[in-house]
Amino acid sequence: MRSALEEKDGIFQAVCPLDCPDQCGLLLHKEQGKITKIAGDPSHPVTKGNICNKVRHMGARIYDEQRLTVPLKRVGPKGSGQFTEISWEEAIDTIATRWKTLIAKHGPQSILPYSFYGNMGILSAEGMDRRFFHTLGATQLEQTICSVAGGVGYTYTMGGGFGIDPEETIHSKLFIFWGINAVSTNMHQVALAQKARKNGAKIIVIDVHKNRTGVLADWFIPIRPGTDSALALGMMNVLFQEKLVDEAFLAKYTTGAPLLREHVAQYDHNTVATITGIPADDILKLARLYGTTSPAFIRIGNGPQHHDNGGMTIRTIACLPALTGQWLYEGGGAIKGNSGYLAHNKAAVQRPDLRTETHGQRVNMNQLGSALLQTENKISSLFVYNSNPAVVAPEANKVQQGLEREDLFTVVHDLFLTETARYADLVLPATSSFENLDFYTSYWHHFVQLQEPVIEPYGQSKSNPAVFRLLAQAMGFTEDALYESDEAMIAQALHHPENPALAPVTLEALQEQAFVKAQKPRLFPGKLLTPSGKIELYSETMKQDGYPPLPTYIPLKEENGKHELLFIPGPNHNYLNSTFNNNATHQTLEKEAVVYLNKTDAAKKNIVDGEMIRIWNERGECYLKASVGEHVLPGVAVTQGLYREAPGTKQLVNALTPDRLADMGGGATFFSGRVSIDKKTY
Ligand SMILES: Nc1nc2c(c(=O)[nH]1)N[C@H]1C(S)=C(S)[C@@H](COP(=O)(O)OP(=O)(O)OC[C@H]3O[C@@H](n4cnc5c(=O)[nH]c(N)nc54)[C@H](O)[C@@H]3O)O[C@H]1N2
Ligand SMILES: Nc1nc2c(c(=O)[nH]1)N[C@H]1C(S)=C(S)[C@@H](COP(=O)(O)OP(=O)(O)OC[C@H]3O[C@@H](n4cnc5c(=O)[nH]c(N)nc54)[C@H](O)[C@@H]3O)O[C@H]1N2
Ligand code: SF4
Ligand SMILES: [Mo]
Repeated sequence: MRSALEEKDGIFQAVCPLDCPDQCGLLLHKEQGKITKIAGDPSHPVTKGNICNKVRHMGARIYDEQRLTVPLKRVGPKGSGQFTEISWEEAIDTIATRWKTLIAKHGPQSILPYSFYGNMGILSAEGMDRRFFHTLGATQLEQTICSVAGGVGYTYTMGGGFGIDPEETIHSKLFIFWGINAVSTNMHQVALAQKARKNGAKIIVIDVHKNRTGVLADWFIPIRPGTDSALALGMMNVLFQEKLVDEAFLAKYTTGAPLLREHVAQYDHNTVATITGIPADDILKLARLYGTTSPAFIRIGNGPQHHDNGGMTIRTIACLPALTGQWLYEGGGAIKGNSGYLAHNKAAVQRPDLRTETHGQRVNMNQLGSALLQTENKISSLFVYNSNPAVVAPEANKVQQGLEREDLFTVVHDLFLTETARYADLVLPATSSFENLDFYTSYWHHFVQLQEPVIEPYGQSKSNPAVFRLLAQAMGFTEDALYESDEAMIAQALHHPENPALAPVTLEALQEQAFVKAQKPRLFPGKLLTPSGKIELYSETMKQDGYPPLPTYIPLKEENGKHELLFIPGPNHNYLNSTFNNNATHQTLEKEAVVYLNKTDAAKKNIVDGEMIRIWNERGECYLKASVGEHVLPGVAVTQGLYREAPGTKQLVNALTPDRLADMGGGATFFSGRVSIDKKTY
């Protein structure tokens, strides 16, 4: 059979490569070797042919005339965007020569890779790159920017990235979308909820912003940022008090229920109302509804964990389903993330055994600015791929200052001349995911998909694994592992006896069937991966790690109290983090960047709807248009989207965000910063 690449025309199955839980099956329509249409694949068991608008328009990005086609060398000052074309040979040779000199002078820890999930393909995001940087002995990047705090918190309670199979939620009678803007960020979970709604299910949304998801709720509950654990504890108190708990489930499958019962008495609904801003009666109503509806499902989002107390908040919310034994019902329980089910053999793919250095230097990716500005253990070279830190990392002004360093040798591998790439000494053109072989594991549904190349590499662009093989050669590395093929690496990744759920997923199966599902029995009855094998309402491990062993409300850090607003700059509907922010089609879809303010806060500063305002704190400033109303509570300012930082605009929201770390896992605290607002003055 001819491969998709060899066929000039036809319709080919593909997978969405973006960092989105839905991981949709796609159909690429190809004419004369070019993708002419991107549609959903109706045969995908979960995503069923529906895809979001941004990906329906992704063809415009693949063939955007701004796409990089050749390697570039900087000829103007850093940040100016002045480059000249060079050959791949010269580019790779320049990097290797420079790195050899740096390693000889300062050691391999002077080189820092910076990457995230711009492409979710396992080989593209955490494959040959890891093997290469392990062999090199570079500083290790802690990949903490997204969901780590909540991931660690959830794991304390539940033992790992295990929730329910989202396909089950068709049976749910109550949905709580808790700190997730699912209409924009997990649309197929919303589709499932809408189906269940036809059978009488109710949808509750708990959020700091009445956004697209809040608007569709049967009941929208606005909450003060960073107070969700107090709400969850208040609900638990009502459940215990009013005997709405499942005593048999608690006794059999949890630890510490009697301690928790006593502990939550302090979170009576009046106290919780004062903390959260939610009326006491609503807290009672919510707890009773949750306590009397089965199956009840909580979709735990990323919002509440991008805070100082994010880990503890998710750990706390994750305790709720156990109280009413929801895990036993089809469609009951929760999903924070489901990556546990599809865990592949990371050691085989990444080969940490290739690392022999002893410096042990690590950099938390949330603190890139500080890392680039540190004088001890200086970073002399930065290699960026799958990420756009100039826009996505907090304390953006510090990051920019770091990127401006004349003595920093920066290489960026991307499809576009991103804001970060403008500071690079060398820019390398990357292929899109449809140009490569890779495999994809969702962190929401339970299917794995293979992507085979459908179109030829764009211009001279190369995939991530291809670039690292070239670099390995130029560095003179002789390890066989650095030259293995993509096929071989996929087979190694999928051979993972420690995760029997992955047994049906082999390279051959993926080549035969478009989607292969992991085989994991329901969580309960069963043994969790917590130390006790149970849901840990009381966690001895947390105690040993220096946290309260029972779920607890811990307020956000005070910061500078003189700034009156908590600033919540989340993602938007038509971009994927900063991806698409430079593509004209998506810019048109997303329109203008605004900041949502409560009318009382706006009135205090004489700010009217539609007016450009200045948002500022000690870290930086931003100019955005005010959207004044009641979409947010007083004391809260919300923006959506990581807009392109173009000359003449100042809408880089991360100029304002803190690079403090969350309570767990070194996570980001994008949403715990404070700002002041003013009328714009010229
Ligand atoms: N369209 C689109 N989809 C995306 C992305 C994108 O950029 N655009 N990004 C992808 C990525 S990488 C991720 S991690 C996910 C993130 O997607 P989500 O899990 O939806 O996370 P966020 O959008 O960061 O925040 C979710 C919600 O939390 C709210 N929130 C903030 N603080 C609090 C709080 O203290 N309490 C409560 N209850 N709510 C709070 C915000 O207002 C927001 O509505 O989406 C993925 N999907
Ligand atoms: N203010 C604020 N900041 C945030 C967030 C927020 O909610 N608010 N969310 C945070 C979260 S949850 C996340 S996950 C991060 C995401 O931050 P990033 O991971 O940096 O995500 P993107 O902005 O999508 O940038 C991905 C880049 O990878 C490139 N790319 C795509 N495919 C490939 C490939 O195959 N090879 C190479 N070399 N490059 C490729 C894309 O062109 C794009 O420039 O942002 C974080 N930043
Ligand atoms: S971004 Fe999400 S919803 Fe859109 S096509 Fe990709 S996986 Fe599906
Ligand atoms: Mo993320």
